Amino acid sequence: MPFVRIHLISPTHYLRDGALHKTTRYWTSGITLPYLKALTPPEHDVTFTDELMQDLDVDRVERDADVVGITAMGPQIRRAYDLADRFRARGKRVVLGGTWVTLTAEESLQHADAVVAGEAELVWRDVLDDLAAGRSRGIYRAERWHDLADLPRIDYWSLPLLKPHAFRTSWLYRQYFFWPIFFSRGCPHPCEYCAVQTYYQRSFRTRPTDAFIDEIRDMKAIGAHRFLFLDDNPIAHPEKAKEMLAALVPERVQWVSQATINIARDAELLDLTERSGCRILSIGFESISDESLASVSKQFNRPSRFAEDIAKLRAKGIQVIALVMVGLDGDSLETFPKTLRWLDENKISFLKLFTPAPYPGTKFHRDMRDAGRLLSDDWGAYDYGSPNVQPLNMTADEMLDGFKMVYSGFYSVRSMLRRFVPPPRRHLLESAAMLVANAKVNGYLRRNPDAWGTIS
Ligand code: B12
Ligand code: SF4
Repeated sequence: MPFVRIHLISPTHYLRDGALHKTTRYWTSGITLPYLKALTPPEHDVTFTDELMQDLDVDRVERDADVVGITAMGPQIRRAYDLADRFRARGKRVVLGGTWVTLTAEESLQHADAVVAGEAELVWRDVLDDLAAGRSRGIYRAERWHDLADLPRIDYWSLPLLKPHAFRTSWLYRQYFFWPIFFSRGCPHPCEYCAVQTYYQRSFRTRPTDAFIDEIRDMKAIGAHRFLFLDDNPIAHPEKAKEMLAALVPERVQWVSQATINIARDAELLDLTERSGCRILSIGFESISDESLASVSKQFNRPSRFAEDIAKLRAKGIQVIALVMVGLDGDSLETFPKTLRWLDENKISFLKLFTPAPYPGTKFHRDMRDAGRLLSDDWGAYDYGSPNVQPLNMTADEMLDGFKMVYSGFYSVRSMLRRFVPPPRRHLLESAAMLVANAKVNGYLRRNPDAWGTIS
C-alpha cells in the first residue's frame, strides 16, 4: 500500500461569539489521538492536533496531509463538520470517528469520505488501504468488539495535555498530573441519555489484568504514579474489577476514575478500591429524585442510600465528584435548592452539573423528539448547560436559572467552607487540591459566564 500522510484532529467547540474555546485547565487527559496514531500501520506518517489546547495549522495540514482524521465529542461536532468540509474542498480525504459520529453515522458521512462507526482497532487498516487506493466503503463498522488483548502502546510523552518539561522538573506538576489509561470499555446499564451504553450497545469488556498491570509498570518506569482511568464504569463486572485492583495494590500507585455508586455497596470491592490507591471517584448520582431517575431508567441509583454510600467513600479517604442533572421530568422548582443542600450536607468535593443533553442516537433523544420537546437541533448547542429539552414541570428559563443557582451556589465561598471545613483526616493534600480546584472554578465561572455547559 502507498505511504499515507495522516493528520488527526480533536477539534474544540465554538463559543457563542464564534471564537474557538481554548483551555489548558483540564486535568482529564484523553488518549484518542495518540492511541489512533499507535494503531496506525507503521508505514504511514501520523501527526495530530488537539485543538482544545493547541492551534490547528490549517495551511500545514492542507500542504502536508493526504488523509485527515477527525474525532469529536458533544458540541465539538459542529467544528468537526466545518473542518471536514473545508479539508474535503481542498482535496483531502477525510475520515470521521468517535462517540458522536458513531451515533450519527449517516449524517456524518455527508461530511466525510469515510466514517468509522464504533471501535477503530479492527477496521482502521482497511479504511487507510481503501482511501490510499482512491475508494471508500462509506461507513466502516467492525463485525465484533475487540477483545482488548494486545493493545498498542501509546507514546505517553505525546499526550496533548501533558507538559513534559514541567513533569520532569516540577514536584507540584508531578503531584497534579494524572496519566490516562483504561481497563474496560462500555457499560451494561440502561441509562437512556447515555451515549456510552448506546455506542457499546450495553456491552462491557475488560482488558486482561496482566496486560493492564504491565502497562501500569511501563508508565511507572517513566515517572507516572497517579493514574486516570478513562473507563466509564470499571466495576461493571465486580469480580473482574476485584482481580485487577488486587493486582494493583502492590504497585503502590494512586488513581482516579468514574464509577457507579455501586462501588460503595460491596465491602470487598470498596476495601480493594481503597488499598489499591483510589483517591477520587466521579459518580453519576444524576438526581436526588427517584421520579427523575426513573424517567431515564436509572433506578439502580437510590437517593435514599446516597448519604450512607458517600459517607463510606469519605471514610476511605476518597473524594467524591458528583455528576448531577437538573431539569429532568421528576424535578420541580424545589429540586434546585434541595440539590444544593444535599451537595453541601454530603460534603461533595466537586460538582459537574448538567442540563439534560439529548445526544442524538440515544433513546432519550428519540423520546424527546417524538414528544416534540427538543428545543434545538443545533448540535453546537448540545452541551451540558443549554436548554435543549423542554422541561416538564418548569419553563426552560426556570431550568437555566436553577442550574446557575446550583452551580454558583456550590462554587461559592460559603459552600466551600461548609464542604471543606473541617477537612477529612486522610489525604489532606488531596483535599487541599480539591479546594484549589473549587476556587479555580469559582473564578472561571465569573470570567466565562457562557462556558458553564462545557466545564468537564
Ligand atoms: C478524556 C475525555 C475528555 C477530556 C478530553 C481531553 C483531551 N482532549 O485530551 C475532556 C475532559 C476535555 C472532555 C471534555 C468533554 N467531553 Co469527554 N470524554 C473523555 C473520555 C473519558 C475518554 C476519551 C478517550 O480518550 N477514550 C479512549 C479512546 C481510545 O477511545 P475513543 O475516544 O472512544 O476512541 C476509539 C473509537 O471511538 C474510535 N475513534 C474515536 N475517534 C476517532 C476518530 C477517527 C478518525 C477514527 C478512525 C476512529 C476514532 O477509535 C478509538 C479506538 O477504538 C470519554 C469517555 C470514554 N470512555 O471514551 C468522554 C466522552 C468522549 N466525552 C464526552 C463529552 C460529552 C464531553 C463534553 C462535550 C462534555 C461537556 N462538558 O459538554 C466535553 C467537550 C469539551 C469541549 N471542549 O468541547 C462524551 C461524548 C458523548 C458524545 N455523544 O459525543 C463521552 C463519551 C463521555 C460520556 N460519558 O458521554 N472529555
Ligand atoms: S451507569 Fe454511567 S456509563 Fe453506564 S449507562 Fe449509566 S450513565 Fe452510562
